[in-house]
Amino acid sequence: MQWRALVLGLVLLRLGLHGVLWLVFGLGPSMGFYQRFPLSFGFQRLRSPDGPASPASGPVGRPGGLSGPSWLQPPGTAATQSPRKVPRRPEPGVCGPAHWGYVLGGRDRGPDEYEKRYSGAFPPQLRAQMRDLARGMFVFGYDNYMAHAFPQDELNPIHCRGRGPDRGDPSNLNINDVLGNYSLTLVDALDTLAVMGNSSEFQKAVKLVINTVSFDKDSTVQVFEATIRVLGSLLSAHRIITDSKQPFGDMTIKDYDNELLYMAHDLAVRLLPAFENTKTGIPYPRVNLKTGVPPDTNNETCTAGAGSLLVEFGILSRLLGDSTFEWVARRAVKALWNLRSNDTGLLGNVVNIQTGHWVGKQSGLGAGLDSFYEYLLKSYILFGEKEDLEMFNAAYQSIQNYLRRGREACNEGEGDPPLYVNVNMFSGQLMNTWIDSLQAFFPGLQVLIGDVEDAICLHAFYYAIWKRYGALPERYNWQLQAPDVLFYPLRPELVESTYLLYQATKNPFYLHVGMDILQSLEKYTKVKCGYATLHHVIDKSTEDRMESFFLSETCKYLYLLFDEDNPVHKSGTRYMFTTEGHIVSVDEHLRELPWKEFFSEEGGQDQGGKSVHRPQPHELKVINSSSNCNRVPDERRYSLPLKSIYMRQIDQMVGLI
Ligand code: DMJ
Repeated sequence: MQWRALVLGLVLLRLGLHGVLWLVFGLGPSMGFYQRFPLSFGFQRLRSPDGPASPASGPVGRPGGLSGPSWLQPPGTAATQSPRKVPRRPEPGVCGPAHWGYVLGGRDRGPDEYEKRYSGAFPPQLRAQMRDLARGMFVFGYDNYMAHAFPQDELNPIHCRGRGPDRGDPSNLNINDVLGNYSLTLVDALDTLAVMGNSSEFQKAVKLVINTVSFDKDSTVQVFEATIRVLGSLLSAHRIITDSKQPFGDMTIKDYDNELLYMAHDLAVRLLPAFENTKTGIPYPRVNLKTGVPPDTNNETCTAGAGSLLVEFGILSRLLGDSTFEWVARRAVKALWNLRSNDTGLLGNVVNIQTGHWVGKQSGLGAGLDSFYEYLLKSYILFGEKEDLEMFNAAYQSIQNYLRRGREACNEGEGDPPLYVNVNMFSGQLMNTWIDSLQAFFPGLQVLIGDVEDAICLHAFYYAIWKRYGALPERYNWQLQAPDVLFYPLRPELVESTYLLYQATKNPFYLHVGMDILQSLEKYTKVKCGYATLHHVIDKSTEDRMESFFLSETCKYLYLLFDEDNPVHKSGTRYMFTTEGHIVSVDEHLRELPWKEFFSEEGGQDQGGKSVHRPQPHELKVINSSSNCNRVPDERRYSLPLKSIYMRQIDQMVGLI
C-alpha cells in the first residue's frame, strides 16, 4: 500500500509543479521538468527580441472596436469572467499568521511542504553561489561609487565619474528630482550594508553620512524621492544602530547620539513647506531645501508622489513624539482618497493640489499610483490604524473590479490569464494597451495580503517579459506584444516580487527566476565601474547612469532571496520594507501615539497608568532650532498643537538611547 501512496504522491507533486511551470514555459527546477506547456495566452506570442521596436508610444485601443485578447474587454462582458471576488480579508486589527505571516520573520515556522518536497531542486551550493554573486554585485557598485563618485549623488558607471544635480538645466527633472547634492547613493545604501552583515563598512558609512552630509543645500528636489530614498534610509539605519538585539552583527556606532534621527528631522522640516498653502492638503511635488516651494512651481502632482509619504513621516513622528509629520502625510492621503471616483472608487494618476481636479485620469497599478496603494497597507502594518486598512481594502476591491482583466482564476478556466490594465478612473474604460515595469511590484504587495495565487500569475507574466528581453522594458504593450518604452534603469520591482513570493511559497522556482535575473544583470548591465541603465532592452545599449535604488533595493532583494539564514528571516523580529526597500522593524513602539500622553493638558499618566514626567522648560533641549525656524509650520494652519522636538521626549518615547 505504501508504494501506491508514494506513486500517487509523486504524480500529484508533478501535476502541482506543472501548474506553476506552465506559466513560464519550461523554466523551473532542473529535475527533468524542462517541458514546454501549450500556452493559450500572450506569452508565446511575444515578439522575437530581434524584432523591430514598436513606436515610442503605443496605440490606444485597437481599431475596429473590441476584439483580440480579452484584456481589451471591459470586466463582466461575455468574453471575460465577471470581476473577480477579492479573497476574504481579515478584520481590521486581526493580525493572524494567515494574513501577516509574510511580514518577514514574524513566524518561526519550519520548512513548509513545498520546501520539504523540492529542497533538492536548487542545490544549497548554487544558492550560496548566487548569494555571493548578489553580494559581489552590490560591492562592485558600492565600492566604485565610493572610489569615483562620493560625495556626489550618483555614480556614472561607464565613465567612472560622479554625478550631482543638473544645475545648468533646472528643467531636467529626471536628474534634479532625485539628486539633491546630499551623497544620495551612500545614504540610500546604508541598510543594505547592514543586511549583508558588513558591520565595519556600515559603521564607516554612517560616520561619513553624519560628518559630511548636509541638507542645507540650494537643491530643488521631489518631496517623494527625498522622503523614500533619504529620509527612509536615515530612519532605517537609525533603528538598526539603536536596536538592542543587534541581529545583523555589531552595527552600533561609538558615541552615537541619534545624529541620523536628527538629520531625518532636519530633512523632514525642510520638506514641510510643500504642505503649506495648499488648498486641498495635497503637497506640492517639489521644494527647495533652503528656500521652500519655488515661486514658479507646478501645482500638479502624481498620486503616488503626494500620497506615499505616510510610512516615513509616521515613523519620524512616532520616534520624535511630534505629530506634525504624520499629520500632514495623513492629511494628504485622506485628501486624495476623498477625490476618488464615486462610481468606480478609483483614483487618477495626476491631480491639481489647489483645485483638486484630476489632470491625469488614468488609473493603474504602475507609475503615478503604485506606492499609494502600497503605503495604505504598509501604514496599517506599521501603525495599526484601522482606517488605513479600510482604505486599502476598498482600493483593492476597485482594482479587482475595474483594472483586472482576463479569466477569474490564475491557473484554470477559459480566456487570457489575468492582467491589470490602465483605465479611466471615472468610466473604467481601457485607456491604453501598455503596462509598465513599476507595476511588477504588485505581486509582492499581493503576497502581503495573502492573495498569493493571483500574485503568482501576475509575477509570471512579468517574468515572461524578462525572459524575452533579459530585462523589463519600461513599458510593454500587451496588444502589440512588444516594448513601448525601451529602457531599463536597473529597477527592483520584479526582484522584489520574486523575493516575497519565494518567502511565501518556498518554491525553488523563484530561486531560478532570481538566478536568471542576476545572470542577465551581469551579462547586459555590468560595465567598467558598476552597473549601467539599459538604454534599449533589445539592442542592449547602455546609458551612463546607476540609480541609487540599484544598491538599496535590487541588490538587497537579490541577496535576501538567496540568503536563507539572514537575520531578516530569522531574528524573530518582524521586518517590513519601505517602498525604497529600507527595512523597518514592526514593533509596538510604532503603534503608540506618543503625543497623546506627552502633550495632553491634564497629562501625567500613560496608557498603562504609569506616571509620565512632563518636562519643565528649563529641562528641554531644542534640536535643530537654528536651521529650521523659518520653515516650522504654523500651528493654526495645521490646526494641531505644534511641538518642538525635545531630547527628553525622544529618550522617554523610544527608549532607544
Ligand atoms: C524606487 O525609487 C522605489 O521603488 C519607488 O517606489 C519606485 N521607483 C523606484 C524603483 O523603480
